[in-house]
Amino acid sequence: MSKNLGLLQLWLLPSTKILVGGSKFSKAIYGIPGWKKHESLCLSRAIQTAAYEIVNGSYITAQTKPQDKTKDKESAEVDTVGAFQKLPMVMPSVDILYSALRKAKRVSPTKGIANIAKRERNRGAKQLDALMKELAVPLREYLGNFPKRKYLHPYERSLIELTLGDGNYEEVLGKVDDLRKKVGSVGKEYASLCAKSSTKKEAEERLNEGMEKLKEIFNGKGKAVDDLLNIAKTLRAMPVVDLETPTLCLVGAPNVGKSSLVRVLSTGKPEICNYPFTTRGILMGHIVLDYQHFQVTDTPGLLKRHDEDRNNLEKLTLAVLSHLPTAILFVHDLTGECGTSPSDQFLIYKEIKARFSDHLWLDVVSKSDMLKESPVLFVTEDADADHPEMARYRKMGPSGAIRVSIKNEEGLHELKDRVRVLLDAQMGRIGSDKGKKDDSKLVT
Ligand SMILES: Nc1nc2c(ncn2[C@@H]2O[C@H](COP(=O)(O)OP(=O)(O)OP(=O)(O)O)[C@@H](O)[C@H]2O)c(=O)[nH]1
Ligand SMILES: [Mg+2]
Repeated sequence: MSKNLGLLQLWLLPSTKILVGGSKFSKAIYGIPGWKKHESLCLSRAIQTAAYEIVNGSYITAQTKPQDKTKDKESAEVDTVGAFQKLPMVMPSVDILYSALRKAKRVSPTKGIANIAKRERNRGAKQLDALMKELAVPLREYLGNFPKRKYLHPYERSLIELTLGDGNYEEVLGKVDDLRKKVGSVGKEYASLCAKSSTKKEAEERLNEGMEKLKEIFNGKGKAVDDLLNIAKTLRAMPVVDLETPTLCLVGAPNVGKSSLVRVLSTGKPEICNYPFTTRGILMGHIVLDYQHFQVTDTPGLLKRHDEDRNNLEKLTLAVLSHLPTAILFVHDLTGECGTSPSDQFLIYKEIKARFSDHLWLDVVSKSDMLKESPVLFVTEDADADHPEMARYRKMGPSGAIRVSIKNEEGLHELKDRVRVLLDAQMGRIGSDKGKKDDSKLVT
């Protein structure tokens, strides 16, 4: 089977404090049950994470539905992605302020006013009006071009919540709008005071006061604009998914070998380490097989626990499975080395399989070079109490699973062949879903 270059996009959960509640996030990581033995590794990982930055921007331009500003339904049905790539470039607040001040100071009074006091009143009012507009207009444009959450694809909605923190997006936009309104009202107030001055000196004083007041407001509340700039940067850097390209999603417990398999299946180079949660974001790889383009996503590992206890990394994985049309490659590690017992992996597997039963599916037992004859038994596991399916799983994995090893290359050819068949089937599904949508558009 031919395998060509796969470009890789990586989006990592940003560490920026304003974007992610740092303390909550580390609590989620440290709150992993049964992982005391990895504490030092988790710690070094957490420290490393703090220095992480988003790498690689997205490069596929997906088709985005034009924003219909008149539409105001509570929950819009959006079936395209790519809105983040259309976000406006936000200027740092200090640049907006100094550019506005420069432009306003260049405004001259209306020609032909002979009276000095009148001329100064006219100049002051015009300069304050110009400063107000130069400050408010960019803010209004930003606000108009950051889409409301309800007009986004559900996947992009989840990304906003999981990366920026719930409500943060709207909060920052709200603060920018408050700043815009404040600049507008204060600018108008001082322009009017200036226009009513009775002497040249008074007009000059009103002008200076107005300028100082606007500067003070913008310096005080301009952080909202800088927060918006960071939000735009973070969102634009997220990997773009093409919904019409078949996608393989690697899922499994942490540290089971998902990223190692992504490296084998695409030429992408995700980070691989012998500790859990090495992968800290959705990573989008690309493969071309016989001129056919496919996507591969690596995801953070899932633990056996309830949704309300899951950290944002796990929630990202679930968001991908919930909102994107992917085929699943589920990775099982029965060596006892990954940190999650085979019994727990069995329960995670059963949960995900039941939850995403309509997804095309392939099971892989990883690290076959390390598998011993008898199944590994964790202290927490009770072989005698095993359900027959669980006992079989601990020995062989789910029925039909392919055994693979990155070390001795066992099963890799078969895996690639089966992935190809799976992605072809996924392609068929995408085609028929598209056909159904087109038909329903004709009928309505
Ligand atoms: N012996 C052996 N080790 C492997 C194999 N595949 C992966 N590993 C090792 O398993 C560890 C975890 O591999 P990763 O690919 O980072 O696992 P992951 O599932 O992506 O981990 P997270 O991103 O933390 O969820 C690394 O030390 C790998 O070198 C294999 O086939 N054989
Ligand atoms: Mg990984």
